[in-house]
Amino acid sequence: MPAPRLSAAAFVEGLLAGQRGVLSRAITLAESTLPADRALGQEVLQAVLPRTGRSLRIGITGVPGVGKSTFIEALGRHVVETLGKKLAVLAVDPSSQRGGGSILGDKTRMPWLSAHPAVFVRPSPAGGSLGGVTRATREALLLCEAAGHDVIFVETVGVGQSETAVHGLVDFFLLLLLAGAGDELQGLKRGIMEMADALCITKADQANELAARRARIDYQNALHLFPPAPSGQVVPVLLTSAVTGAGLPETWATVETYAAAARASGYFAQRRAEQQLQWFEDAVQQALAAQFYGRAGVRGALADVRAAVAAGQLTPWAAAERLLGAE
Ligand SMILES: Nc1nc2c(ncn2[C@@H]2O[C@H](COP(=O)(O)OP(=O)(O)OP(=O)(O)O)[C@@H](O)[C@H]2O)c(=O)[nH]1
Ligand SMILES: [Mg+2]
Repeated sequence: MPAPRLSAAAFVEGLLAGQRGVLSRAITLAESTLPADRALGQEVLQAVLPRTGRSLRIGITGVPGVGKSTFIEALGRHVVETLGKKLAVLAVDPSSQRGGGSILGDKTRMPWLSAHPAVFVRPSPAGGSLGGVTRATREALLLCEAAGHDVIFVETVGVGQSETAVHGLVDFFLLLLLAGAGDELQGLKRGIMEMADALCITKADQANELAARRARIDYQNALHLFPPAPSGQVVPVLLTSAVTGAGLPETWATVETYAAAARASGYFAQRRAEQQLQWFEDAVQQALAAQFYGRAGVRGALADVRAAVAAGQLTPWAAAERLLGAE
């Protein structure tokens, strides 16, 4: 039997008390496309908004299999065990058709984090559009903050647009790389390198260590050719191993040093403000589209107009104008 529906007040109380079950259900609400769920979700978010914004949000990207989840397990453990932080791990994977399978995948790659009471691990909502998944993850981030999580990792698989979306959600963006694999093999576009606040060459252990050191020099040289990062800070290239733990404390120290400098310079607040405005603009576009396609006149004429556009009988602009005039 499904759990009885919580009231907005019960959601808010449970969230602020840091109850994991309530946090989980609030995120499910944020992922829902049902109007009633959306309305309740918005009410809850608005109520907890003053308690959000205080975490350090860190995006982690890299090609499939580069070691993101294992890295998060190891770095997360350092952050929780050594520094006593309350961590949340979210994932953005719009291509994910795995449903329950991805839950299993993430939890088996992160056994220590998944079992720890101070850590909340949430896989990507399955099979949605990138816009839908991004919106749900933004809201999940705020809900985790309201529940007291002060460090949030967002894992995204670096194969398409999702890393741009995640870059727009986080304070620090970390790109994981493999030594020995060419940039083409890693699907690396220059734009992704330009978004990174730090690069980590992963799996720098065993037979891979020497290659990792060489790759570090190559990437440092490549970064010199880039324009300075908007943060004004140097983008370091780190060597890490999730297996031996090498480089993980240094990686965390890099994140904290960056955040302290960005706070002092005002860049941290500026980046957050820009992200909030982007969020607002996305919300306006989504609401306008929903309103437009929801109109009876548009619904009635849409099939014919689409057919005329596809057949080249009507320009897309004229078609849009015609429908915008429909009630
Ligand atoms: N030697 C070594 N192996 C590693 C390390 N980190 C991860 N691996 C292995 O690399 C494989 C992929 O690791 P994952 O953490 O699942 O990679 P991922 O990037 O999260 O993969 P997706 O979520 O599928 O995109 C696993 O077999 C890991 O055991 C490391 O630091 N050293
Ligand atoms: Mg993973």
